[in-house]
Amino acid sequence: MSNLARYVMIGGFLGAGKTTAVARFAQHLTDQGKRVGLICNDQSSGLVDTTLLRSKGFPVEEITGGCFCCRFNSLLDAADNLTQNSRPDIFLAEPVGSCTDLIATVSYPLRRIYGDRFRVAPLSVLVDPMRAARILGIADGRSFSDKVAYVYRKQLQEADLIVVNKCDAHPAEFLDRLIAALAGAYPQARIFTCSAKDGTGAPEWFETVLTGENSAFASRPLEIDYDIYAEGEALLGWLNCTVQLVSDEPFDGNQALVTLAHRIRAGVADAGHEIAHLKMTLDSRDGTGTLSVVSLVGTDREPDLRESLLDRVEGGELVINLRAEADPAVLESLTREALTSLGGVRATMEHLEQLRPGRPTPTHRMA
Ligand SMILES: Nc1nc2c(ncn2[C@@H]2O[C@H](COP(=O)(O)OP(=O)(O)O)[C@@H](O)[C@H]2O)c(=O)[nH]1
Ligand SMILES: [Mg+2]
Repeated sequence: MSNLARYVMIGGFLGAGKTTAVARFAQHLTDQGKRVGLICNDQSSGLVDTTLLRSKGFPVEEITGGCFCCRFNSLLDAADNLTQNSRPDIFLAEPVGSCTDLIATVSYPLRRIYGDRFRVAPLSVLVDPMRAARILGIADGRSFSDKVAYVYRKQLQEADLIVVNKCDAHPAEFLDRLIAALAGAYPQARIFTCSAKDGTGAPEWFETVLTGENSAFASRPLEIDYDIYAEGEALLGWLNCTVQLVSDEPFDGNQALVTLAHRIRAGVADAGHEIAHLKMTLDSRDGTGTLSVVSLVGTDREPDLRESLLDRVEGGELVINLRAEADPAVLESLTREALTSLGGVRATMEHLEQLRPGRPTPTHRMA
């Protein structure tokens, strides 16, 4: 029994820190001699998350073009591929940040149909403290419209474990108020606090994920209105693009990404929209495997240089993933505009995809 692979889902809204947490969790397990297999998921292809996790040396499969619940069989295929190549003891799966109803559409079907292959861990839902505080109405500032907030709240309602992430970046009194508000609104969940970035508090959460069973937790399949859910998701515009950068003079790749983040942010702010998550990687292809990675998780937040290239570069491949509550065509035009003025660096667009997520139609739904 105990040698069944454990299936762990780390959910949470766009920008909460899922990928950072998956990387830390994977390292934690690898250090203990366990084998891991990572599964990334997105509505479109060309994923910053996959690039970032592969650069850390972990086996990663990605499912693109829809969420786990709607591409359930692809989820099984991804697990099969990982099993063949690396025989994971533990699968760490990151669902799309705008997706919810995962207990009914993923955890239950895995338990009931494929219980001979997986032990399903309790569902964790990560939150960015500032984002959560604004949604819960205990902090001021720019937020999403009601239907997007509906999806956000549904994620918390089905959580077995709510993980207040980024504790390194907020004062304790603020976090205490947030935890009290979350405990009041979502009494079914056990609440953890951690920093996926520096590791504070993470082992306690990991331990519960690794020893708990989803079936032992109070969470139930959601009561959810799929019309509102679909409308909420479709209010979010998605843009993924790949751009070649070339310059005659070596330039600071890290700074170029930060500058670009400021430009795109200004464009989104001028149009009056809220960014959910902007993430970018620059791969200079210099053979060192180092990347520049910048993230921005709100229109009034600051760009975060998560990983930095060691040297100045003469060019490279830039990948941009932008999710915001905005028309994706608007996101495209302001991204193209931002790319035109990078000093002596010339940008050539190679691939661009922009969309609004379609209505979620789960493969299985078990209540
Ligand atoms: N300060 C701080 N930032 C974090 C932490 N975890 C993630 N972040 C940052 O939050 C942003 C979004 O992280 P990411 O893992 O991509 O979120 P995802 O969209 O949920 O996968 C990035 O800039 C991360 O560096 C944390 O524990 N502390
Ligand atoms: Mg992610």
